[in-house]
Amino acid sequence: VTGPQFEPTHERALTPAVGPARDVDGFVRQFLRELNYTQGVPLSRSTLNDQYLALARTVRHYLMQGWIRTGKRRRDAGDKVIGYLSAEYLLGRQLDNALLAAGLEDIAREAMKECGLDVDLLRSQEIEPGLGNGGLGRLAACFVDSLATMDVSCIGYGIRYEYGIFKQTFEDGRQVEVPDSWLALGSPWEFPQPDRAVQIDFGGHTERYTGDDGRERTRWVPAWDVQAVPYHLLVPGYRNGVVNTLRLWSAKATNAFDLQLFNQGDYAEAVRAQTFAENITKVLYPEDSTPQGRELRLQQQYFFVAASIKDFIRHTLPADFDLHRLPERIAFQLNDTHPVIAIPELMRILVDEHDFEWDEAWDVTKQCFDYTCHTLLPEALEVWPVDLLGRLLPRHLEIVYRLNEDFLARVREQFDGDEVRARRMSMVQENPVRAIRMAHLATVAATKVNGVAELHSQLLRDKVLPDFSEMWPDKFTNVTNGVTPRRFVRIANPGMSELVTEAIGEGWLTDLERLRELEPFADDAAFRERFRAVKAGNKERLRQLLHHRDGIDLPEGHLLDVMVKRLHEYKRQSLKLLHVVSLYQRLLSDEVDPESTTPRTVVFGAKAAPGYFMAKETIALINAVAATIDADERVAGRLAIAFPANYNVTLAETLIPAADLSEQISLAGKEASGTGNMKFALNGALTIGTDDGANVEIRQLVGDDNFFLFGMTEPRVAELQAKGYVPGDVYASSPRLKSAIDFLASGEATGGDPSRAAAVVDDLLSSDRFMALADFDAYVEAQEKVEATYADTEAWTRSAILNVARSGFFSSDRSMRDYLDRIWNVSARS
Ligand code: Z15
Repeated sequence: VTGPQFEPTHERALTPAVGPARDVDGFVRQFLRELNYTQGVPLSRSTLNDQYLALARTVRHYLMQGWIRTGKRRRDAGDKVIGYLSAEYLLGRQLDNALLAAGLEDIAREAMKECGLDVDLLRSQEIEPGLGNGGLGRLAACFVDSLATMDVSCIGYGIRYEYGIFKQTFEDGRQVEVPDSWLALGSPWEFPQPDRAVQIDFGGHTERYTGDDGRERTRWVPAWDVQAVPYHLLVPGYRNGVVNTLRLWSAKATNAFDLQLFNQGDYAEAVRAQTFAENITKVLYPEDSTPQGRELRLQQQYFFVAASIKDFIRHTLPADFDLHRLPERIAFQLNDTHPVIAIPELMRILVDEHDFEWDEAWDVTKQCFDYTCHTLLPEALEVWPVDLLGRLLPRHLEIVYRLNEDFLARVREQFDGDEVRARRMSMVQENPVRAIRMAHLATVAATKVNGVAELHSQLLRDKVLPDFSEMWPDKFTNVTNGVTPRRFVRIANPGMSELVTEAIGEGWLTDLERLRELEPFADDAAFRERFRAVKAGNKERLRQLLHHRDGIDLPEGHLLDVMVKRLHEYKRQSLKLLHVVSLYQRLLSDEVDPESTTPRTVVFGAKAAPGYFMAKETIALINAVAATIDADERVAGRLAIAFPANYNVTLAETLIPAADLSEQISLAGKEASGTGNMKFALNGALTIGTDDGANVEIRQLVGDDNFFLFGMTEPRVAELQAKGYVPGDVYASSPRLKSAIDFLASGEATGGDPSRAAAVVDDLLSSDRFMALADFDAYVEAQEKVEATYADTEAWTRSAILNVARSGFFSSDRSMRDYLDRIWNVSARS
C-alpha cells in the first residue's frame, strides 16, 4: 500500500473529526472515555499509570486536529520541508509540553480535580523518552519545538530506540547502568504506522550491467534486509495550532526473510534472524562525543537515513515528482556526522534507481544537504573503516570513492598538484586503518557547514577544516545554539515566568529578546525582593524533589552551586572537585573563621559513558568526597555536596531554576557551545566560566560585571600545548593546588581510603590532558569573587535579573531564524 486508498462518499468524511470540547466538562468526558474504553478500567479500579495514560491520550486528542490541518496545509502549499536528520532526540517529558502548547493546563488541573485526581502527581508518572545522550540530542528537541512554534515545515527524522539512555544508579558510589525501558508501561505519544514500513537493504555486492539504453550501469545486490517501521510523534507549536511531526524508525524483521528459513525447516534460525534484525534499533549508544566505531552503530545510521529519504520521496512528495527539482522541496540538515551516509544514499537512489547522470545527481545531492558540526575533539569526528563499510554498504563505498576521486582532482587542479594538501583533504584516511572521514564527506557535499557558537565556528574554519574553508570560504557559517524557552523557562520556572509577565506583559515566550524590558527592574528593590522569593521557592521545590527522589536533604540557605552535564575530562568535573576539596580544607584549617565563609552546596549531575574509565573513576571520587564531607560534623552547615543519580531532562527542569551559580568550566577551545550554560543564565543563575563555546557570547551579552570569567583563553591553551605542558610543574608552583591534591591523594577527602582518588590524581599529575591544574588558581580566585558578590545580596540579585534580561538571544527560536536566513533560505510564517 503506498498511500491513502479510499473513495469518499460523504463530504463530511473529508474533514477531520472535531476534538473534545475545550472545557472542563469536555476534558473529563474524554478522560473517562480513555480510561474506560482504551485503558479498559473504571476510575475506581485504575492505577496511577492507567490514569497517566488516559490523561496523556486525552491531551493528545486536542492536538490531532492541528496535526491533520498542518499536514494538509503544507501538502497543499507544496512547502519546502526541513528534514532534520538526527540520531538523537532527547525529548524530555511530553505531557507537560503538550498541556502548555495546547493551553490546557488549567482545564486539565480542574478536570482531574473533578475526578478526585492530582494533575501534578499524574505528570510525575511519565518516564521521559531519553532518546539522546546530552547536548546534541537535546538541541534537536529544542529545534523541532521552535520550528513548530514558528510554523516552519519540518520533519524530524530519527530512531525509535527501544532502550534510551541508560538509567544511572550508584552502588558504593560507583555508576551502575540499568536499561531504560521507557516503553514498558505504554507509550501514549506515538502513532505506529506499520503499513508505511519501508525495506532497508544491507550487505551483498555490486554488479555492472548494460541498461536497455545501452549505458553501463551499476546495481547493488544486497544480502539481507530489514523493515523500517515509522512511528510518528507530535511536535506541537506553542499555542498556534501547528503540529509538526517527528518520524522515528523502528526495525522489524522482514517477513519473507524469516519464512524462507522457516520453510527450510529451521524455525529456531528464523526466530534468531528476527532478533538480529530487531537489534538495530534496540538501544541508544551511550557515548556522548566519543563514538566507538561499532558495526551496529553504522547499521543504525544507514537504517534511519535510508528509511527517511525513501519515505520522503515515496510518501511525502507527490507521486511522479521530478527528482531534478528535489532541492526545491527538501533541505536535509545533518546533525553531526551520524547521518552523513545519507549523502551516498541519495546519490545511489538518483544514479542507480532513477537513471541520473553522475554529475546531474551530484548537483542535486549537494543542494539537498547542509551539515552542522558539534565538536572540536578529534576523537569525536567519525571515521568508518572501509572494510566495515564495504561489507555493510558496498555500493555506498564505491560512490564515496568516486566522489573522492572527483573532489581530489579539483583540489589538485586548484592547488597546483599539491599532493600533501590532497592527502589532508581526502575523504579517505590511510592510517592507522583505511577509513572514510565522514566530516570531510559532509563538508564536500554540503551547501553550508556551520558550527554551533561563534568561537566554535571560527575554530572549525581555522583549525579543524582549514583547507576546506580556504577552498570554499562562503560555505562556512555560524549559528549559535539556543534552547526552547517554553520548556526551560515557562515549564521549568513557572514562578519566574509569572513574575516576568507581570513586569513586562505577555509575548516574551515567543519573542525572547523582549526580556530586555526587564533591565530597569534590576534597580527596583521590590522587584528584586520578589525575584529572590521566586528563587527561594525554586530551591524549596528542589529540596522536596531530592528528598523524595534520592533521599538527599539539601541544607537551607546555601549558595547553590551546580555543575550538571555529561562526565567528560574536557568539561573538567575534576577541577570543580579540586575546588570543593580546597573549600573543605579551608573550613578545617584555623586560618579562617567558618562563620565568615559563604555556606555552599555543590550539586553534581553527570552520566559517564559505560566504557569511559576515567569518567567513571571521577564519579566514584565525587561520591566518596561527598560522603566524607557529609559525615564531617566540623563542616556541617557550611559545605555540602549532593550528587543525585540519573541526571536527565526532568531533573534539569527542577535543578536549573534553583541554581545560584552555573559551572561552565571546560578547557577553552573544547566545548563547542554548551546549552546548559544558556538555560542557567535564562533562569537567573550567574555563570562562572571559561572563555569557551557560547560562554563567550553569554558574557558579552550579560556584561563582565555579571559573569565570573577565569582561565586561559584558547590561543593561550594552544601556546602552552605547543611548548609542552607539564602538570607537575604547576603542582609544584601552586601551594594551594599542591595542598588540595596532596589532601586528596592521602585519602583524607575519601574517608581515609586513598585508593578512591588514585586514578584521578595520577592522571592529573602525569598527563592532565585538559589542563585542569593550569587553571586551578584562577578558578579559586574567581570563586572567591563569587563569595564576595554573593555576600551582597542586592548586588547578586541585580546581576541575576540582568542575566535573565540579557539572555533572550539564546532562544532556539533565534537559532532557527538564523538557520532559515543563513542556511535553508526559507522564511518563517511568524
Ligand atoms: C554532543 O552532545 C555534542 C557534540 C557532539 O559531537 C556529540 Cl557526538 C554529542 C554537544 C557539544 O559537546 C556541546 O558543546 C554542544 O552544545 C551540543 O553538542 C549541541 O551543539
